[in-house]
Amino acid sequence: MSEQVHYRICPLCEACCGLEIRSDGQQVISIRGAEQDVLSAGFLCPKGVSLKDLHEDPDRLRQPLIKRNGQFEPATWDEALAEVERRLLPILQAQGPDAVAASIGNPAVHKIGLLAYFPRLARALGSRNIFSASTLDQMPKQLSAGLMFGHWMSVPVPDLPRSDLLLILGANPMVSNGSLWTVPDYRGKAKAMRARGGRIVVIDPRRSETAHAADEYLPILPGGDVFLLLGLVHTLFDEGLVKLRHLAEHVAGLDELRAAVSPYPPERMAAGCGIEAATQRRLARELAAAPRAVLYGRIGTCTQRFGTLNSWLIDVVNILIGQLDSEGGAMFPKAAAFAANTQGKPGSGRGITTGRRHSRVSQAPEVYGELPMNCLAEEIETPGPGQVRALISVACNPVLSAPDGPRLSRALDGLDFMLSLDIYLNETTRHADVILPGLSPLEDLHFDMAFPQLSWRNHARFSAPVFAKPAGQPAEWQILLRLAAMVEGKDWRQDIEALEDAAFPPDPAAPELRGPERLIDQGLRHGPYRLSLAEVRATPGGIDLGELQPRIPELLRTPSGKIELAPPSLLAALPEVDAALALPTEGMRLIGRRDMRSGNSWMHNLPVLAKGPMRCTLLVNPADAQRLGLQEGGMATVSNASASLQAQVSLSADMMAGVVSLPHGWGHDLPGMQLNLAGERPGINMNALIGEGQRDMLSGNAVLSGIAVNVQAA
Ligand SMILES: Nc1nc2c(c(=O)[nH]1)N[C@H]1C(S)=C(S)[C@@H](COP(=O)(O)OP(=O)(O)OC[C@H]3O[C@@H](n4cnc5c(=O)[nH]c(N)nc54)[C@H](O)[C@@H]3O)O[C@H]1N2
Ligand SMILES: Nc1nc2c(c(=O)[nH]1)N[C@H]1C(S)=C(S)[C@@H](COP(=O)(O)OP(=O)(O)OC[C@H]3O[C@@H](n4cnc5c(=O)[nH]c(N)nc54)[C@H](O)[C@@H]3O)O[C@H]1N2
Ligand code: SF4
Ligand SMILES: [Mo]
Repeated sequence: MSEQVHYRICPLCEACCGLEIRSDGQQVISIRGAEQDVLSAGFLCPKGVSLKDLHEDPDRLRQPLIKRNGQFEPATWDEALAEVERRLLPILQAQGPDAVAASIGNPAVHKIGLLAYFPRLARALGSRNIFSASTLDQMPKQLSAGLMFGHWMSVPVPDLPRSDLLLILGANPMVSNGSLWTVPDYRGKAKAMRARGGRIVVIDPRRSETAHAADEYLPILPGGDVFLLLGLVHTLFDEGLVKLRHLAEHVAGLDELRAAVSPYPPERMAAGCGIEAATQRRLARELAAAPRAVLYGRIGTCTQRFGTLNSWLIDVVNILIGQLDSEGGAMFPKAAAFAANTQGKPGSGRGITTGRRHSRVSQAPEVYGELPMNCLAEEIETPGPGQVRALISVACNPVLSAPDGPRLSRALDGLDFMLSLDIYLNETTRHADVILPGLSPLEDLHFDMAFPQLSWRNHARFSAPVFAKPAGQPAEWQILLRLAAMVEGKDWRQDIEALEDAAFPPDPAAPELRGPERLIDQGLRHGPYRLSLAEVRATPGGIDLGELQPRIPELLRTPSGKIELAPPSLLAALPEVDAALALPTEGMRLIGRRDMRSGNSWMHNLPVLAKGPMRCTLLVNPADAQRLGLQEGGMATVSNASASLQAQVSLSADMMAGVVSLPHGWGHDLPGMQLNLAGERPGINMNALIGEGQRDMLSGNAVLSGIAVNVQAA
């Protein structure tokens, strides 16, 4: 036995727990929460343990694949890259950069080699057709934060340890472990907060796990958040509850905001959200009265038609009750590296812009450099100049994760060339002509670029690889650099170090560092704490940088140097809310849900997560079930104009009447994949029920919740 102990940041969700991994040779012996971790202090969930299964999964790709005559064949790295050159470059040369689209998915944010180097490839391509999972997720919040505070990543998080009242809208951190809020062990922190007299209120169409562990639960109509939020803001003005406190001299647009919300009293909003006016008024009063309170909203509020308005109004509430940038309220983390809101002149900046380009078919504006994911299929299908003829997919599985996967599948089949950087042959990558596999996370180093900007506590952590990478396999950052050189017409076969030095010059202070280590060190040394990689590396478990501190006005990067309370583009969208209020709300609505043993679409092949009862079930309120003739364990047909699916029924009094729930990320029964375990219990793809065009027009984010469906006994 030569047992070794390693420290590793878990890459499987936003909680980013520190793990203690014991290994012997090439074997993982055990995975536990790392007690010394400054952020997670020993916490982990069942998914953390599955890193062993992921590392050992026989279906995980370890060699490039090239499709020949419809069959994938193993290839060397040189052969695979040469095939990319042979197939991709003629498309670029003949049809121009927009003919090649690139799409990047969620796991990339947990792999610095992908997150830091994908932009290099995107720039080299020069295509307007850049897509990502952000428009299936948090783009509305990034847009509203950008408009209000001046940068896309200036998203405030609840300061739960010091709060007295937490109101949660459309998030289930008990299961998801937090999102746009890196908060390992939400359960423990919430329990401690309640034990010292704090209150938690959850507003959700389903009495979620988080709602069960709260003091109060209120059901809301799917998609109804904008009405509730307008009702709350209206009440704060109407009842004289606005107290900006320390923020008074830092806000702009208060009068415009007051005028803009005046047509939306709670009495008028109640029908849209299903929450009585008196309850809306009570919530507003409680938020205003609590010494330290915070309203937190997440994906349930983003994946809606009014996602950006919701995201904006949530921060507006926190500002109007004087709890933004205040202990126990919504506070801004200060990351040790890579945060734009710690760079440049403090207090003001260029702000953000959108719409520098538009999508060709639907004219959707570019937001944060991207087009909406649910425009990808039409860009491939619609002939004409600028039509997408090739796709580079990086760590994404839109055939399951994005709306209308069946249509996207057909569109991908029609491409002239598709390249995937991925670790599985799955629903999306089966359409590729070449697949280039990434390293197992345990073979890769890691430093979180994004999550310290969203963490409950300031910190800096680094993890080294647990295992050496297999001989001959490049790291993902090296693949991306070679591809970038290739599409720029440079000699992509040359020495990787020369390619790297040309793209990211070494720093004279640490010329020996290469790859992501070079970027991390530079980021840390130019960051607000003036750390270095050597210092962080020397401290397994990380360096604690303390509780969140007030950051207004220093953090602001708006041209005015103020918090913009009333961005004109958002006020201009309010009339659409009036129109939506007039729409009928009858019929069944479908919402999603997450499960502790899932990670979007790609972890159903891992034995420790796949075991246990079937989780891809349709939750139905018992009263609805009786009316519809549905029984526990029986089958239901869920259908609309987009699709008709058969789902196993599970009765649940947690569901609001008129609302049913299916998890996303299932449907592993498509031909041509290599996901043996997932294929045994494939489940169904709820996103097939979502038509492509439904999105928040401001941010381009897809509507993924509140889908109108018919439900019948099958
Ligand atoms: N209905 C509904 N749909 C949803 C959601 C919802 O709530 N409801 N949630 C949305 C959200 S929040 C998100 S973020 C998206 C996610 O959507 P995607 O970003 O498409 O993510 P996944 O479906 O998780 O697919 C991840 C892909 O990355 C690959 N992968 C995993 N690890 C690695 C690696 O280390 N290297 C490489 N190169 N590839 C890797 C996997 O094999 C898989 O192909 O789904 C969205 N879809
Ligand atoms: N176990 C597990 N953890 C995960 C993931 C996973 O797939 N599995 N995915 C990760 C990713 S990529 C992300 S982005 C995060 C997301 O993390 P969260 O934002 O916490 O996401 P969910 O758990 O989907 O919780 C969303 C909640 O919104 C509710 N909801 C649905 N529609 C509406 C609505 O119209 N209004 C309101 N108010 N609520 C609504 C749902 O019922 C649900 O309880 O989770 C991450 N963590
Ligand atoms: S909560 Fe998230 S980061 Fe922590 S162990 Fe589980 S999957 Fe990993
Ligand atoms: Mo996500």
